[in-house]
Amino acid sequence: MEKMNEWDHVFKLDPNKKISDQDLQSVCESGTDAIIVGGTDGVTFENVHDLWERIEPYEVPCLLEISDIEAITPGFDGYLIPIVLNSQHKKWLLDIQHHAVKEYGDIIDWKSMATEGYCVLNPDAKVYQHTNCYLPDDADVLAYARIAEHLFQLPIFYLEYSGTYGDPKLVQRIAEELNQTTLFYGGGIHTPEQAREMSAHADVIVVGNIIYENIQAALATVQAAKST
Ligand code: 1GP
Repeated sequence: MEKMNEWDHVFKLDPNKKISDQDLQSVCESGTDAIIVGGTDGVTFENVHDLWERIEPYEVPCLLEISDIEAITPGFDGYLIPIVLNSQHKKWLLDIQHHAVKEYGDIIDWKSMATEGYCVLNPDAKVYQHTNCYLPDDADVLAYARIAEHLFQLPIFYLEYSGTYGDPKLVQRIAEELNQTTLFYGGGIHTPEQAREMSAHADVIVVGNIIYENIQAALATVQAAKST
């Protein structure tokens, strides 16, 4: 987990979507820094475990982003714990984490965990609706970034535009602000140009949907991010 601040690029695989063995091999051998297994709907112990078993033979680090306590599967190289900073409900900031720690606190390996402070900026994204977000303006986002770094000292601040391409100027402004906290950007990266543009500001770009739409385009984002 401590190597996360050296990453440039990660692929996010959704356990609720199908991927062929060949495409999975290409993703795992692409030179990406890590694979995150995570999704919003239909995440179950079975589909997470199945995907983990298929990724595990490869050398690429594989992390589980926990979205459902029932789907926690042992064996991953690390676990990402989202908190949704712009949710309007405390449930997504503290209550589900509290419930999980109350249940499993005695056996949790704390060193394998990292908290992600999400700021969700696409109102059409499933995660935005699922976690009852409001749309923050740029000043709000900056304040969340400062909270992430200075008050909560989070390892990750995640600008999440899932499904749509975001605002590079805002990503740049937030990147200028963060020194200790690693900035993840995710959303709508489909081309090497987009990968380069967001990689110029964010520490790590997260590439998801395009894997399932155009595998060659997805693979081309790795080199673009690495060469920026
Ligand atoms: C989703 O941030 C990731 O959680 C990636 O977004 O699926 O739009 O690439 P896309």
